[in-house]
Amino acid sequence: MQTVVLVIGANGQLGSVLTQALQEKFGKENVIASDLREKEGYSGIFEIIDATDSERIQEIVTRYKVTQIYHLAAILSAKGEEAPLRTWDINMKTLFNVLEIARTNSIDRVFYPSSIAVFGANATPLNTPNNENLSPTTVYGISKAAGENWAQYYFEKYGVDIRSLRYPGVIGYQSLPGGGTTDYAVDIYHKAVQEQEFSCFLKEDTMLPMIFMEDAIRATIELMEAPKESIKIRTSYNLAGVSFSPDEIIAEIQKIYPNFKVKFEPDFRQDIAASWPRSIDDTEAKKDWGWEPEYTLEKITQIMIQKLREQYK
Ligand code: AKB
Repeated sequence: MQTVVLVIGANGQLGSVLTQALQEKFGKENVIASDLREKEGYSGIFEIIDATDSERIQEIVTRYKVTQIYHLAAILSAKGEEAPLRTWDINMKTLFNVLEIARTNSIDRVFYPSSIAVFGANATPLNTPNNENLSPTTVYGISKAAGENWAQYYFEKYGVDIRSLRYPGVIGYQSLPGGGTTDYAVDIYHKAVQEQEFSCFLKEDTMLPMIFMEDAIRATIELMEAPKESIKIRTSYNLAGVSFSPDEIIAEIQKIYPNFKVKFEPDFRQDIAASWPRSIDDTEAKKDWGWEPEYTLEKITQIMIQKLREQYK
C-alpha cells in the first residue's frame, strides 16, 4: 500500500524541515503539509487545517487516503504559560482528534512528539532515565506527559501504532523556533552572524539537553521506520544529542567571532529551564531501534554559522 503522510503543524520549526525530509522519502505527491496558514513559497500539497477541528482533519484524511499522521502542532513551554488553560485545551484537543481519527480510519502509524518538559525538579537531573517519574512544571509539560499516557492507552486498547520521542531543544538553521525555553540556542547564532550583542534569558551555567536538526529529523524517521516489534516503549523515548550551557555555546561561537558579546537577563524561562534535566539518558532508544546521535556542539556551531552566513549575505 502506498504511504501517504499528513503532517499537522508543518510550518513549525521541526515541521517545516521534517516535511521536506518526508517529501524526499515518499515523493511530493504523497506528503500533505498542513497548518493554520499556508506557507509562502511552499512546494507540494498544502491544506489549511486547524487541528482542533476534527471534521476538517477527517476530510483531508479521506480525500488523500492518508496512512500516516505526524501530529506536530502544540503550544510550547514558554508561550504556554501565558494562557495555561488555553494551552491545555489546544494541546489535548488536537491530540484527541488525531488519536480518534487514527483509530476510526485504521491509520498505519502516528507520530506524537513529546519533550524533556515532561520531567520536573524531582527527576534525576543528570542522565535522566527513560522511566523516571514525571513531575512537569509547565502546562506544556503536563500536556505532553498526559499525551504520552494517552498514546500508550490507544496503542494497548485499540492497537493504534503511535510512536513518540521526547525531544530536547532542537537547533537548526532552516527554521526559527517559537515559544520555547530552548529557543535561545538558535537565536544566539542569528545574533552572532549579524555581529550583534545577544541578550540571554537563561543564566550562563544553565545546562540543557539539545539536538541538531539533522539528528532530530533522522531520529524521527528511524523511529517511524523501525519494525513494530522493536518499539518497546509506547509512552515516549528519551532522545539525546548534546548538552551544554549558554557559557559553553558562547565559548564555541567566540572561536569564530572573538568579539561576540552576550548580556544575561534571566526571566521566567530560567525557572522552567532549572526544572528540566541537564542531560537525558537515551539508552532505550539506542537499544530498541539503533539510535545514535552524530552532531557535537563544535560541529553544530560550525554548520550553523556557515549556513546562517549564507542566509544573511
Ligand atoms: C521548549 O523549549 O518548549 C521546546 C521543548 C524542549 O520541548 N523546545
